[in-house]
Amino acid sequence: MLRFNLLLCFLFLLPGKHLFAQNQTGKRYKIDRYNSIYLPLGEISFADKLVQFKVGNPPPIKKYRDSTQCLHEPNYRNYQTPNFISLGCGGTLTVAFTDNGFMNLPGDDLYIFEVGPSREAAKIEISQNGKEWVYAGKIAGGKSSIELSDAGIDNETVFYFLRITDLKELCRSISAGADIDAIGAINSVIKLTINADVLFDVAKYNLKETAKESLDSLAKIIKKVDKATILIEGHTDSDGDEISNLTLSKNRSISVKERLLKIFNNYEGYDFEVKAFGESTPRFPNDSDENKQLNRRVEITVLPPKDYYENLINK
Ligand SMILES: [Ca+2]
Ligand SMILES: [Ca+2]
Repeated sequence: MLRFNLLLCFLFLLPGKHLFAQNQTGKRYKIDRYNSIYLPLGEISFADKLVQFKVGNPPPIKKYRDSTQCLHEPNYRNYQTPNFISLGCGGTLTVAFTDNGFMNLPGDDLYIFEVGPSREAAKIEISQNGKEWVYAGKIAGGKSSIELSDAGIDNETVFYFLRITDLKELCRSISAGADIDAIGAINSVIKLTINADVLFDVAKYNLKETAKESLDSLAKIIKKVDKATILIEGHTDSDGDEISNLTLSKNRSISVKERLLKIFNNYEGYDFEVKAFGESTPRFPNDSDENKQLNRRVEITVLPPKDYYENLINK
C-alpha cells in the first residue's frame, strides 16, 4: 500500500509535459462487427442520466426495459444479453449529459448506438434546458449518426438533453421499438462559465488572489480530457465605454489563459484560443445590477482538439 501511495505522489510531481501518462481520452468504439467510430473526448461523451422513459405499445418483454442500460459507454454483446433498452413501439427516452454538453461542430455531431438484428427508425430531438426541444434528425436503416447542420442547428448553442422517439417501424418483436445501447456526442464540449467578479476587481485584469482557487478547480475539470482546444471568451457589462470594455475583456481572457498555462505547466496537449467580446454579447439586458453581474463573465469551452478536425478534412 505504501509503495502504491509513493507511486501516486511521484505521478503528481511529473512535469507538465507529462500531465497524463499517455494521450488516451479520445477513444474508438465498435459499432458493429467491422466498423467503429472515434469520439475525440472519449468516455465523457456519453449521456449519463436518465430523465424519463415512456415505454411504447406494444412494449418489449420485461428484460429489455431497464432504461439505465442506455447510459454511459456502449457495452452491447449480443441480442440475448439485455445491455440495451428497447423503447417499445412509439416509446420515448429522454436523457441528460451531465459532465459534458454537445454542439454543432464540423462533421457528424451525435452517434446513437442502436443495436440488435433490426435497425429501427427513431426521431432525435435536442434541448439546452430539457424544456424547449428542437428537431435534430432521424436515425434509420443502419444510419445512426446525426449531423446537426442538416437540421439547421447553429454552431454556438451547447445542448445538454436528448430525446429519442421510436417511429413505429417494427412493433412485433420481443424487443419492440428501437434498441439503444448508448448515446454518444461526437462533438462533445465542456462549457464552464465563471463570474468575472470572482476573478477580478472592478476594471482590473490582474487576477485576484482568491481567483486562483476557482481556476484550480476549473483546471481539474479540464483535466478530464488530455487533448483539447480550450476557448476562453471574455465578456463585460455595458458600464463604461465600448472600446475600453473590449480591451478589458481581452486582457482578462489573457490573464485566465496565462494562469491556466501555469497550472498545466505548459502541457502541450492543450491549445488555447482567446476571444474578447466586451459588452457586445450580454446574456441578459443590462438593466439591473444583478443582470450586469451575470453579464460580466469569462466563458471557457473545452472542445475536441484541432487535429481531430484536420483528420476529418483529410478523410
Ligand atoms: Ca457524459
Ligand atoms: Ca456538425
